Amino acid sequence: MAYPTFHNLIGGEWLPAVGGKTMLNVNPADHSDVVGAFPSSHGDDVAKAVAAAKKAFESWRLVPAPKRAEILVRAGSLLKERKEEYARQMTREMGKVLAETRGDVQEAIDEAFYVAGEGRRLFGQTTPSELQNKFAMSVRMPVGVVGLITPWNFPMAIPSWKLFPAMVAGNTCVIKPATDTPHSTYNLVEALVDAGLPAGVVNIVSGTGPIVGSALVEHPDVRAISFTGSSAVGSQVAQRAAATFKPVSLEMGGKNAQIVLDDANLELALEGALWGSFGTTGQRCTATSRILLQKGIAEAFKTEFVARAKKLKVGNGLDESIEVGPQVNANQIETSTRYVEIALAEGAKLLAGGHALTGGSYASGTFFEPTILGGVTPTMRIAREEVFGPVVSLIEFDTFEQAVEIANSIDYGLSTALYTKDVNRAFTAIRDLEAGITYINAPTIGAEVHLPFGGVKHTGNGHREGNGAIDFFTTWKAVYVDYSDKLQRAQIDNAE
Ligand code: UN1
Repeated sequence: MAYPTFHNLIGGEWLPAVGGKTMLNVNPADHSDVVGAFPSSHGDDVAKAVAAAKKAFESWRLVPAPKRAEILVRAGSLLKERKEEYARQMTREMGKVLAETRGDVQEAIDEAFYVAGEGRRLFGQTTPSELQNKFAMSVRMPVGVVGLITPWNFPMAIPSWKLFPAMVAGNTCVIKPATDTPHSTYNLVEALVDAGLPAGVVNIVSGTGPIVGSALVEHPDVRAISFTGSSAVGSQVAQRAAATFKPVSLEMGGKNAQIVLDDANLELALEGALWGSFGTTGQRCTATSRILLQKGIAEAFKTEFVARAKKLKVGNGLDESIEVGPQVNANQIETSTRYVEIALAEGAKLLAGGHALTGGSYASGTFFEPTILGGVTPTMRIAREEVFGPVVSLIEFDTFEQAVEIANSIDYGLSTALYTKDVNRAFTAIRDLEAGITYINAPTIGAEVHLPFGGVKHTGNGHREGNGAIDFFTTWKAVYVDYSDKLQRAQIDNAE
């Protein structure tokens, strides 16, 4: 079958990888459908891209921020016009259903318009000086060339969370898209280029993490790294970036709990659990992977949840009647399969699914049944480790306090949800749940772009995307202007 070949974008030119190597991007719902060949780049490609970004930084940093932001207004409009086309292309390379890929493109549109406003809001502080006739303020400065490493599950939204704030703040970027889903990141950059982005401000180098990612992390001219991916890789990124003192923003795994109390609206909790667990085939860092059920409703919830999960239609996400798409690749299927085995060996009970779907319309894709494990206890591996697939565990508890303790008893801390009508418990949970995001009466997925996004413990290293991204992509300069016309020594001339 004929398929297109894509190149890297370096200094405004589309260039094949040094050495000409490519890798195939295939549709996870149908492996005979090849989306295209993308560059499998080399460290030299990264070096060229970083040099182009460094060159572009000289002029881009001097463009007034509101002008830089105008490009995002235009890019946002182009994304709106192209939403359907880009969503279809995303389903084809990533697998998630069309309603969700439309949502992914929409998230990039929201980010474009939100961050465009930041072009007029890069506020600093003005402050009194301790000395007379001296003026003090702080201004935000761009960091320089930034390296962005993005995952396959939100292949347009997450790149937009990084590229847009980085650009508006005056940085220039080299982005490495996910190996499984580069096309959507290319589409995002295409919208920026069509919106008038000057050459070299955004460069794409496609390739693998060990080669392209490592080269970016280690390059001396890359001043900061923003990474979204697994905690295992994030730890490597942080350790290697430390050698050149690069700030690193890490957004990593989750093992997100939905807690359902006896007084909850059960129907709402069921709908939330289905969407949170099986939306995006469980492949979100915010996905619900633990459902904590208070004893009084546990049985009723379980029966209904299992019945509804069994009815979910799994298949090719391009078919509008499908509710759950494929997993992105065979490795993910292996992980889901292995974790079901581990859970059963530790004493959990299989209540629904548990297997890869093969044969018939599933024969040439990577599909896994929506899977529910019952009788899970908080110490089992399935209750503590991230699967990143359509596999959810049910854990029962007696008291609200126990639920909070179980929710907090893991290494991750991204998203949490509590279903209750008790406002006192809701606010107690908001205070006590160790997570970057807490939802009340809504599922663990569905963050909006203008709030802080990120987590605690092994989920992150303290930075936030969303409204925290500008903080990461700028550095503060303190400015003192002395208009006294004499030497004034701080801490000395004004001392008692
Ligand atoms: C992710 O899975 O890495 O909150 C991001 C959500 C989406 C973003 C998920 N808006 O579920």
